[in-house]
Amino acid sequence: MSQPLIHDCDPGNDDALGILVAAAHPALKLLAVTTGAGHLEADRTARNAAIVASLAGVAASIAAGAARPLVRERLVAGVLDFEAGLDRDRPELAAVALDPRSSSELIIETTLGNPGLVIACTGPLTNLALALRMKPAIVGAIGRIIALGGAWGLGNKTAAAEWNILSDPEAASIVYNAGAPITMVPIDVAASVGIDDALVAEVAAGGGAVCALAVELLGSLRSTHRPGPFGPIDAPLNDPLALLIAAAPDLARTLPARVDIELAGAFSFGRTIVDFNGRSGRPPNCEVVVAIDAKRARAIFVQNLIDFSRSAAKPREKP
Ligand SMILES: [Ca+2]
Repeated sequence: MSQPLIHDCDPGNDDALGILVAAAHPALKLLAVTTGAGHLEADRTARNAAIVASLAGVAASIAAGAARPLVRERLVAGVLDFEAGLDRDRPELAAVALDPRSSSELIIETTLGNPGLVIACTGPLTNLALALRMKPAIVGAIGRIIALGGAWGLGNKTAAAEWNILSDPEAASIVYNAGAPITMVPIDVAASVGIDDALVAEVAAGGGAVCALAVELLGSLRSTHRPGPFGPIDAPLNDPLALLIAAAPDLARTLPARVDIELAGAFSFGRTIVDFNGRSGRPPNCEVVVAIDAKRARAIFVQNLIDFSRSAAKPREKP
C-alpha cells in the first residue's frame, strides 16, 4: 500500500523536483501540495506548483498558503539569480486551478482524513505551524513529518542559520515542539547528494516533458550554486531528498536528538541547536538524518523521473 503524503513547499526549483518525485514514486500517494512564501512570494510558489502539476499530470490538490512568517518580516532568497527554471515568471506555461482552501486548511482536512500520513516539508514551516495551532488534534493523525532544513553545523543563509528555518524560526519552533514524530534532514547531510554532470545526463536521456522540465530545474540549481569553503563542489539536490526518504526510509540513517530553534540570539538567530548527546537533559524530539545512501537515492530519483516522464507522455501520444 502506498504512503499517503502531503508535500508542503515553496517552489522553488528543488521543491518542483520534489513534487515530481512525490507524484512519481510508486510507494507514495501524493494527496496535496501546499505552498507558501519562502523562496518566492506566496502567489508565485502556488503558481509554480500548479505549473508542475499541469505539465506532469499530477492529480493532487494544490493550495496557496502563508504569505509571510508568523511573527517577523519576510526574508527574500537573495543568494539566487531569479533568472532560471521556475525562479523567473513563466506566463507561457499552463497551470492547474488551485484548491480554494488555504494550505493550512488543506493540511488539516487531509491529515484528519488520512491518519498516519506523512507531511514532507521543503520550505519554511509556516503552513504546518498554522495548521497545528488551528487544529492541535492533527498531531495524533500525523504519521511523520520529514523536514528538510536546519543544520548541526554551519548555516547556508547566515553563518548560524539555514534558510528554511531562518525564514520562519517561530513556526519551526512550534513544529519541533508539537509532539509529532519528526525526521529532520539537515543540510549537512543533504550536501552528500550532489547534482553532477552524470546525473543531469541520465535524466536528460529519459526524454519526455517531465525529464525535460527536470533537466531545466537541475540546471538552474547548478547555475545558482555557490560552494562554501568546505564545499560541496556540486549543487546539493536538497528538497527531493525529503520525498525520497518518505518513499524509502531506509535510505537514511538517523540518530535521535533534541532539536531546538534559537529565537533570541544576537548572532545565532534561527539556528537549529541539535543536541545528540542529551546535554540539555530533555528527551529527544526528533530523528536527525546523519547519513544518506547517496548512490541509491540518486538512482531512485533518476528512475522515478524517467518512469514518470514516460507515463505522463502516454496520453499525449494517442492520435
Ligand atoms: Ca524549498
